[in-house]
Order: sequence, then structure tokens, then C-alpha cells
Amino acid sequence: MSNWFDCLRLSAQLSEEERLIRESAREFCQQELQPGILQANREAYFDPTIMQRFGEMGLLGATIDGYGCAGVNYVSYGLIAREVERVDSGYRSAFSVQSSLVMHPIYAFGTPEQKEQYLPKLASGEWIGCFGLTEPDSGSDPASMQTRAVKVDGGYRLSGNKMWITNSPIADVFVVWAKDVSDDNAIRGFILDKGMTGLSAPKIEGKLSLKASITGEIVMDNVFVPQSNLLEGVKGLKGPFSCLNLARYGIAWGAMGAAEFCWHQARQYGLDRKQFGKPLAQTQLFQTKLANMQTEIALGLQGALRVGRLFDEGQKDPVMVSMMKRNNCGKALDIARQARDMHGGNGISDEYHVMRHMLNLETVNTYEGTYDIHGLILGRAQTGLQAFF
Ligand code: TGC
Ligand code: FAD
Repeated sequence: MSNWFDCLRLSAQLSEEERLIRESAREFCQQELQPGILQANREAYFDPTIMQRFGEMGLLGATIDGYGCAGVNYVSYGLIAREVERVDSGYRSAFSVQSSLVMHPIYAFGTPEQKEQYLPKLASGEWIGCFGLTEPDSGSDPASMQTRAVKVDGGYRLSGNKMWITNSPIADVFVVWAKDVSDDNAIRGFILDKGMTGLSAPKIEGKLSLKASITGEIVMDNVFVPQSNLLEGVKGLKGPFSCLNLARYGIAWGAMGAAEFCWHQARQYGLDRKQFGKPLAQTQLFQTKLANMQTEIALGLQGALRVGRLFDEGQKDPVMVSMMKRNNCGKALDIARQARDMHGGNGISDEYHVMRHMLNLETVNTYEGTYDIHGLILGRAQTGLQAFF
């Protein structure tokens, strides 16, 4: 049989080092994460020691140079995200938030002291981080956030609520975005530490998606944050958005990992399952569905690889990130829904894993900018007309 799983020869487009990183990430994810995912999802449980295991493997903040980080390129970062999300989008979430949304802003906008204080412990997974941008009344439109920072002697007082925050209930470090009322409501980033007076992070219960990830609120009741915890290097929405560029890029790869899992699983199921005296995979409809999956995944991976190569050349255009985040999440969700259907009744059992991926991808298609918001970003970029409001 041909190289059906890598029709466009993605592997051959990778360097030797990138292939090694992919193989070691795949081995780790399949041996260490895959065996426990069914139970973790059933129990809606995220094991915090997974972060330490990511750290031991050098996967956290992997694109950062120094501070105990691996210093690999963006293509490698994407390859890691793909392997983690092949197991579960919730685990990739934990990896993305720590790497792109917590370590990156500290690295890019933090003081030398902040980098020394936070990055090594975040890289090892000893500390867990979270990123607070979304609020109960500000999701797609973060410019409307209500969280306020008031300048006081020696620092700031922060008040407000963040909602839907990955890892917040178990976080040691909180990167929070707030409007500085003493500076014309400019959006600033702050590093909050667990245990600060007035800071709490209740867990959100009842999720039907991303169950193996922990999600919560961040409640700030007049929290004193010392001046030394301000991210001095950035002001305005470009602060959080520049972190999102990296995380969205990783999601473009990760969603394809989840889609590949569903495609391979559907193919094997079709080969094994007989109806009307022959394997399901020997029917025209089943093969057409597999062909569509194969095509969309091959194209989606090529797009993600292209963006990674451009990142590595120093060309980070947010529009290309929106294109690939939107396309790959939308396509992955379609593929997971198809794979669920192709499994018939068995498809609703968690033992076949496809419905878990399908449900996870509902979140992945929504967070970090919904499918439609990324469509509007692409629309604005080509017409010059904003259609958000
Ligand atoms: P807009 O006027 O477009 O921009 C305001 C300022 O920000 C700059 N900017 C960017 N900078 C860097 N990268 C980007 N991608 C940027 N996009 C915008 C822009 O240049 C401008 O700078 P300046 O200096 O001129 O002030 O802002 P807007 O308010 O009109 O925003 C529009 C919109 C819809 C594009 C934006 O708000 C948006 O992307 N909304 C989606 C919100 C979102 O993605 N939230 C994600 C929350 S975090 C999360 O979901 C984590 S889940 C993680 C996990 O578990 O894996
Ligand atoms: P809304 O913005 O209310 O959107 C609802 C619907 O309206 C969507 O379909 C949207 O596309 C559509 N819509 C909105 N505006 C327009 C428009 N102008 N035109 C047309 N349609 C529009 N956030 C964080 O800050 N940190 C995290 O760690 C984090 N983790 C998350 C984890 C999970 C499990 C989930 C579910 C979310 C997480 N989020 C996080 C929040 C996430 O980024 C938001 O849910 C997302 O940005 C969408 O915002 P919203 O839920 O308020 O939806």
C-alpha cells in the first residue's frame, strides 16, 4: 500500500532534528498520556503531574532560548502540539497555555528579574500558569473588558472577573490583562501569584468538552500587585494578541493531530467491521469519506508547516495564523463528526475515542478566536472594512 498516511510527504519536508523531536514527542504521548486518557476524561480530571512530565521532556516553552527551555524552532513546536493533541485537546491546551500564553509574555515583555523568577519553574512544570483575558461579558471582544488596575503606592490594585480560564484552579502563576485606569484605560499585563490576598480561582463544573483539562474563573477582589509584577514591555491589546498568535499557530497543528487520530481510527474500523457481507471500508461512501479526511488533513498540515517555516524566518503575520487556525479547527471538527458517524453506535462509546475528540474540538473551534471571528479577521484584511461592529 502507498504511503497513505503521509501522501504529501510531510516527513520528508522536516529536518533530521525536527523528525527526532516529533518521534520523541509521539513516543512520550502514546506511552505516557494515551493509556490514561479514557479514565481522565470519564472522571473529568487533569493530573497536574502531567505538566512536570512535559517539563522533563523539554516540551514547555520549547521555542524559548535559555531559562531551562529547549530553544527549538516553531515547526518543532507545532509538531509537538500535533502529537499532544493526537491524544487529547485538553492536554494540548495545558501545553499551549503554559508555553505560549504564560511563558511567552514573560519572556517577551518581562523584566530580567521576572524571567529569572518565573521561567525556569514554568519550564520544568513545577509551576503551572494560566492566562486571563476572557471575562463573563467580554469574549470575542476583549477590548470591552471590565477588569481594572488602579495605581497605588508600590504597585496596583486589580479588581474584576475572568471566565473560562484553562488551568486557573491549579495555577501558581496568573498572567492577567486589565485596564489601567490611571493611564487612559490602557490594557496592561500583570503577573499574579497564587495566594495573593483577594485572588481566587473557582473551578467551572459541568463541561461536556475538554473534560480532561481543568477550567475555572479568576476572581480578583482588590488584589494588590507589586510594581515588580507588571509586564513592562507592552501596552495595549497587542500584548495579549501577540501571545495568541503563537497559541493559535500551535492549535492549527494540534487540531490536525486530533483529526488524524479520528481518520486513522475510522479507517481501521471500516476495515474490521463487516456489514452486508463485506468490510465497511469496501463501500464507495466510506472510501469517499476517508479520501476527504486524508485530503483535508494533508492540506491542513501543509498550511501549518508553511506558517511554521515563515515564523522561523521571522515573518509572523497574524492573518496567516487566523487562516490556518480557522481552517484546521473547522476541518478537524468536521472530520471528527464524520468519524463518529462512521463508527455507528460504537462511535458514542468513549472506548473508541472519536466522540471525545469531537466534543473537544467544539471548544478548540471556539477558543482563541471563534471560527467566525477568524473569518472576520480574514475579511477585514482583504477588504479593509471591519465588520465586527
Ligand atoms: P484591533 O483594533 O484589531 O487591534 C487592537 C490592537 O491590537 C493589535 N492586534 C494584534 N497584535 C498582534 N497580533 C494580533 N493577532 C493582533 N490583532 C490585533 C492591533 O494592531 C492593534 O494595535 P494598536 O497598537 O494599533 O492598538 O482590535 P479589536 O478590538 O477590533 O479586535 C478585534 C478582534 C475580534 C480581531 C479581536 O478582539 C479578537 O481576536 N477576538 C478574539 C478573542 C480571543 O481570541 N480570545 C482568546 C482568549 S485566550 C484563549 O482562548 C485561550 S484558550 C487556550 C487553551 O486552552 O489552549
Ligand atoms: P462570544 O464572543 O459571546 O460569541 C458567541 C458567538 O457569537 C460565537 O459563535 C461567535 O463567533 C459569535 N460572534 C461574536 N461576535 C461576533 C460578530 N461581531 N459577528 C458575528 N458573530 C459574532 N479565555 C482565556 O482568556 N484564557 C483561557 O485560558 C481560556 N480557556 C478556555 C477554555 C475553554 C474550555 C473554553 C470553552 C474557553 C476558553 N477561553 C479562554 C475563552 C474563549 O477564548 C472564549 O470562549 C472565546 O473567545 C469566545 O468568547 P465567548 O465564549 O464570550 O463567545
